[in-house]
Amino acid sequence: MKSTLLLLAVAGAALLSVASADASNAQKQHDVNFLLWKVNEHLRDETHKGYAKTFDPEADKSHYSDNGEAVHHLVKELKDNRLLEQKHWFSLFNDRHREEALMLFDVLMHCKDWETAVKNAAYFRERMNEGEFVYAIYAAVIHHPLAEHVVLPPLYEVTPHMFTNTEVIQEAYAAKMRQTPTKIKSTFTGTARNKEQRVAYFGEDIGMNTHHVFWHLEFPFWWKDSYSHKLDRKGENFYWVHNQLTVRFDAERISNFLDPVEELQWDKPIHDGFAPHTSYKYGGAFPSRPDDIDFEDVDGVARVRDMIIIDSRIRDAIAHGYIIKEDGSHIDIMNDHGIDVLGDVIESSLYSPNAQYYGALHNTAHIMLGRQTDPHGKYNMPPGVMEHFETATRDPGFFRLHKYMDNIFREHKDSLPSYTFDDLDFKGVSVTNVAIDGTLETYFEDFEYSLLNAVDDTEEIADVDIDTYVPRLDHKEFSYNIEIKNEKGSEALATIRIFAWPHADNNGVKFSFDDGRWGAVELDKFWVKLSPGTSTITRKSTDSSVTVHDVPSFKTLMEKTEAALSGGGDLDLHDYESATGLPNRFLLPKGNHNGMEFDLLVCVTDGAADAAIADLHTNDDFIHYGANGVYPDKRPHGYPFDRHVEDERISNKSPTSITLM
Ligand SMILES: [Cu+2]
Repeated sequence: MKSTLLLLAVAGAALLSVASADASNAQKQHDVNFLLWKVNEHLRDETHKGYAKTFDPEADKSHYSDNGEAVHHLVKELKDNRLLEQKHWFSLFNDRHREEALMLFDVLMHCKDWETAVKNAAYFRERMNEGEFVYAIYAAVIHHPLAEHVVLPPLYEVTPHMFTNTEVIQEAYAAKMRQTPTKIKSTFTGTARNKEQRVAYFGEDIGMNTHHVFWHLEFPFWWKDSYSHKLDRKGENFYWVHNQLTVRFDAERISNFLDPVEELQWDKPIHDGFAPHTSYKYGGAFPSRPDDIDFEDVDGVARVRDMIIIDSRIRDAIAHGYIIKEDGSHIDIMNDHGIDVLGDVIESSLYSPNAQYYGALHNTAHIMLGRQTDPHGKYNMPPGVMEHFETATRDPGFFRLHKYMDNIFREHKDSLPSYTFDDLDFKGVSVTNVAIDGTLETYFEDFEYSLLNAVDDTEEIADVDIDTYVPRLDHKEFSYNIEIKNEKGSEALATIRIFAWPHADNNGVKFSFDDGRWGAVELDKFWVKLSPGTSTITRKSTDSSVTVHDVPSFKTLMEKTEAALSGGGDLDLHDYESATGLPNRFLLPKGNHNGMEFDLLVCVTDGAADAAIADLHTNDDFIHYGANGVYPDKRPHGYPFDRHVEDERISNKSPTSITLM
């Protein structure tokens, strides 16, 4: 790709003009692009190369907010030869790997200026394990205030191995050897003999996988508030993001004539095996798991018995209605905040009030499931797909595991008193009609991404375009027309909450309101000012606040950045700053030829009482899962369907039926 080399030259010139001032957004974007470009090889940017050679991280400690403590620690580990080698697999669930990645994250978070951060990044990129490096850069760009407007390149183009099947990667290597531009077709893993393959398009969707990784980067289980601030409702967000993945997966299953996912049980066989057809860049193929094996103890991780003990301690806490803190005191969980504590406990994150007693059910379960092929390390297998957020959802075991945890969360939510009519009544305001404009139609469309960063080369060898294309779920655009009557006699701020759940199961048996609402897919949430009288609100599917835009390709990102740098133009990438949230194309579950029937529920609640932030009705930037600041909605996630419904007349209108084709 000649154009890249040309662009590099332009970038070099532009660098000089901004060297003295604080780095511009375009400069920052340029730095991040090139720090992540061809990350398994040597740096390509001339300035970065210079930093890597001559920068001394400890020379001037005034550039660090911790007086160089973090950088001293990392440099010492490096000099003592303790760091993981390069060209080796990396797993966040490996304690030592994570510790090293976080050493670099810690250094970056303590850099007071952009230049120091880039110098350190360049220096350590040439000396640390590539996987650890990528993880630290992604985490730092998401959390460092200096990187606020930087857009991270699509992860599937930075580390394509984690998103692409082995067969395709092998073809990519061959194309590179022959120096022949190539487009390779990607198919989902498995065969028609495996029913689970019908929903592989969901678990293997690269946008959904990216969302999952980003969520765990925005709300990491290793987060300490000393990095910058407390992450608002982190435990509850953990429950909600996985609840939404779980209910979506079940909706996809019904659409594909499959029963809902059954929960995983420690004392029963793991029914579904899995052959990932995916390989590490370094470290061989991801291990496969045959069908119907029993859980085994995993050396150095946990015994199956330990998992059952932790499980029963958590269920005891739910039955008691309180969590026991480390010091023996109690935290009441019989309220809206309870789910947040329980989320911290179950994941567990460093926010867990008592990890010693309640363990780390989710994290340990991921490792347990990931190691079942080689539980005693006899065959020196690398970690399984379950041990990476990029690859975990490929394994049907992921959804079984999360169904299991979702049921624990439901046990807690169902132990809380139901909402009464008065709790939910927004006096004088009601939804009088809901209609959909447009057809609710889903379809698959091929999407292309580059495998350039998967293959090896050197600076002397020109790039040839090597792409793969993969079908992705999409839907036609539509709008909701929501008619609302405001009889308050004055203007009212309202929260509009839109949910849909499958009308019937795979056998055509209608879901009860109470089961249906637990399977509710959140489609949108926004705030409006209602004038007195009746108003019709039109809301486009593309405006959904629970979804994000697809990030431009790495190549487009680089081209836009270099154009802005050389022309001095604006680099407007604002729409892509967060990749947390499902892609908008993924908003609707897949329809089918018979028409997949859903119940649509639109709720209007008191916006003034709900809002945690002022002026939400003017804010179209509301980011659903964002980790910065306060979550805008004071109500629990899933409200008002988060609690057990004793009498469905609580909803004063019956659901509107919609059908997905
Ligand atoms: Cu997860």
